[in-house]
Amino acid sequence: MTQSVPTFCRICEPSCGLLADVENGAVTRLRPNKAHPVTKGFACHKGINFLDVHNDPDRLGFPLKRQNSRAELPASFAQTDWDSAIGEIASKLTAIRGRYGDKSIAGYMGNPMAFNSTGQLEIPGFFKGLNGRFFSALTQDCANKLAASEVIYGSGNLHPVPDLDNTDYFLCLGENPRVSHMSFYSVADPISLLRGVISRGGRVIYVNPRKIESVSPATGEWQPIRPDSDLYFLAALLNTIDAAGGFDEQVIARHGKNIEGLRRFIQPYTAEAVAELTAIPAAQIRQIAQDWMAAPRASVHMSTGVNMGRQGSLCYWLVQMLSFVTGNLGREGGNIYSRGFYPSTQFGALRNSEGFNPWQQSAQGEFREVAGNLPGNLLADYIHDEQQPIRALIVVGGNPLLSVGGEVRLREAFPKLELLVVIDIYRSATAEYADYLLPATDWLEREDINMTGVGMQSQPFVHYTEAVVAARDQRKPEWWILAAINQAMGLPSLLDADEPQPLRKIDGLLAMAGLTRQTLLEKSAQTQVCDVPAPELLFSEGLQFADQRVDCAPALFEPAFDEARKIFEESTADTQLRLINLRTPYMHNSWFQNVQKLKRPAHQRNPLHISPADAERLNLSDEQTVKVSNQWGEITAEIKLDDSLHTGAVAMTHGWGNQRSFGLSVAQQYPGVNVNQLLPTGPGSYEKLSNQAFMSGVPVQVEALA
Ligand SMILES: Nc1nc2c(c(=O)[nH]1)N[C@H]1C(S)=C(S)[C@@H](COP(=O)(O)OP(=O)(O)OC[C@H]3O[C@@H](n4cnc5c(=O)[nH]c(N)nc54)[C@H](O)[C@@H]3O)O[C@H]1N2
Ligand SMILES: Nc1nc2c(c(=O)[nH]1)N[C@H]1C(S)=C(S)[C@@H](COP(=O)(O)OP(=O)(O)OC[C@H]3O[C@@H](n4cnc5c(=O)[nH]c(N)nc54)[C@H](O)[C@@H]3O)O[C@H]1N2
Ligand code: SF4
Ligand SMILES: [Mo]
Repeated sequence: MTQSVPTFCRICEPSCGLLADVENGAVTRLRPNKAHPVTKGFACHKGINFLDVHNDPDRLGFPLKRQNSRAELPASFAQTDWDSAIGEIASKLTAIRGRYGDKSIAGYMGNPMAFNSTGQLEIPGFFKGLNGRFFSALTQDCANKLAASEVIYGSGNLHPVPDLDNTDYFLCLGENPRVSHMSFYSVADPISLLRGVISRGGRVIYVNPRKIESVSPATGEWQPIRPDSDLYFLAALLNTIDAAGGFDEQVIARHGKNIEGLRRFIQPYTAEAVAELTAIPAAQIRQIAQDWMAAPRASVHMSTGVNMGRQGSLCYWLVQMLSFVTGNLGREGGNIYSRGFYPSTQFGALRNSEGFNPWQQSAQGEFREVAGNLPGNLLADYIHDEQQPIRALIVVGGNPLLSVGGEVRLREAFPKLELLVVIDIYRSATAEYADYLLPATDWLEREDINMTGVGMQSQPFVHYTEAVVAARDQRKPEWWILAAINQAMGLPSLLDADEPQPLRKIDGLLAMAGLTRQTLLEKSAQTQVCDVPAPELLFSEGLQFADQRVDCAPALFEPAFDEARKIFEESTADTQLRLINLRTPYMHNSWFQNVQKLKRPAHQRNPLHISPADAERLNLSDEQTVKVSNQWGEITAEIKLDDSLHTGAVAMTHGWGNQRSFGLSVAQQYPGVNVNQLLPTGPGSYEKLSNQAFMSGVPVQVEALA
């Protein structure tokens, strides 16, 4: 008999409600849950096709132990049992730690762990407990947003979202809602909201070097921009608005501080001054400023295309400022507060907001941790370090070899480790270097709630799911694996209890909303829809500074202000090609690469997209093989002429490059090229304020292959 089990997707932020058809203990079908009170039957093909990942014969089922040297690929793995694997890993970790100290142990946590509530809550704590080093996909993604919010609002967890249900004007920078379903704004079907803005007579503007799939008469217009120049565009917008008297002095006096610092920063950046650099004519910048001011209610949002430039934190700051100084923050139709089922902004509060100083000193100079994270771009450096190298690395649900900049340096670094443990659902590119490769459960095999969107949901809700089916073979949840290692090391462990409580923290958060897992199970689609707070609660409840004021020029930014001037002065309008990212519906970072259904002929490669004008200038033609290079590396790629690109920008999809992923049979047939070989790596390759990697707008040369 088929049973229809409600659950939700854990691939990206919206957490779409799904129904899983289960027959004889196996999932036979995944489909959108029309009865879900918030996602209302929306799900994309990745969520639905996850069944192919769940059933993939290439999935890991048993703990594996490497038989050959780490310098030798392919890895030769032999099956082992959990007791042996855990025991051996624990004694190696203990020995390495004893010999070289705590900092010789490190962890890297990948993006899928953000969609795994027990993982998200337990994994960082494991490495903290060992006093080790910690890295995650955060510094490849959005670390700038946390670092900026922390000093603007006093909480790294306050990220005002655009009120698309009510806005008249929406400025969307470096984000592609149609393909990626937005980030830091959780909504299942953003396109229907964007359509709503237009059909109400409003406007949507996508500021982007590419005419993205989200652009259409029904969903919004394209404003081209030169990659990595958004800071100056935003500054000029604010400058123009201020000159026209568009700052709301009353709101600023009531809720702001340090406005002079903001004015000082934007002062040199007139529309004329930045036009050449941003490739946006001054008249057009003035027009956007005017439209913003004329709109009864305007909202703004930026995402990874801007995060990954050189100055993501400052860009996020100016995005907040645009909303705040024009009176659109904490107001219906502007950028609003989205309270989750628990008060997450309080959890991200600065411990000591007065004189907050995150800097630590080291032989290599000042550094900081952002939400506990070191820069992913230093992972290879820390392994190669002479003084205090990382000797043991545990990678949980991540694929740094393909997702972090500098593949070649990581390939050189991994063999130097004394221990590499990879916990994954697949034998990934990174896993080829593992001493121990441990099989994790997937999201149909584990219980969960949707944690990641908290504080960023268009409609706040909390959804609980039990495991839909039992874990296949010997797969284990990540929390269990780490707790077992802890226990075998003789350290406190969740497994010490007779009945381990991996969800105790979640239960605590649910209790704050008067909920329990049991009460959620009894609700329609196992979901509690939460109240949408009054927009102005952003100031009284969301803001975490004691004075409840928005900091318009955080002192921590001072050195970055100087740096911004320097970058501006050094920049010239040139014909330099700049490499940007290109997400497609057929990949999810590096991990839908083994799904045959998503490998139709048009999706079997990741070519270098280039505008016809640039191709002509360089005398290149469609499908030609070229060398793409810069100071960081060199790749061979195929050209794809693409008139959606603004001249000067070239684009390539990341997550490819599976030539040496020997455990992924489909991905091996269509390996593609790892574009991250061209990304900066090492000191100076990330934003100092936030550890955010510089990954978009990276200069490259393209030339015909001899
Ligand atoms: N050039 C370029 N590089 C980028 C980006 C870009 O736009 N351009 N984007 C960056 C961004 S935003 C991100 S978030 C990072 C992602 O960086 P990572 O998180 O390091 O990489 P993913 O490709 O998401 O790899 C996820 C790994 O987790 C495994 N996995 C999937 N589900 C589970 C699970 O339930 N449990 C376990 N244990 N493993 C699981 C997958 O098999 C895969 O090996 O990449 C970054 N890299
Ligand atoms: N199908 C699919 N969906 C995904 C993912 C995936 O890999 N595939 N990844 C998920 C993850 S981990 C994340 S973090 C989110 C990310 O979600 P988004 O941030 O929406 O990611 P992208 O679709 O890469 O959009 C980034 C946009 O920035 C533009 N851009 C590049 N450089 C610049 C610049 O300098 N300035 C401006 N203004 N724009 C620029 C690019 O052209 C691109 O359209 O997506 C999630 N959803
Ligand atoms: S939009 Fe994201 S959460 Fe929703 S079904 Fe697609 S991948 Fe899953
Ligand atoms: Mo991401």
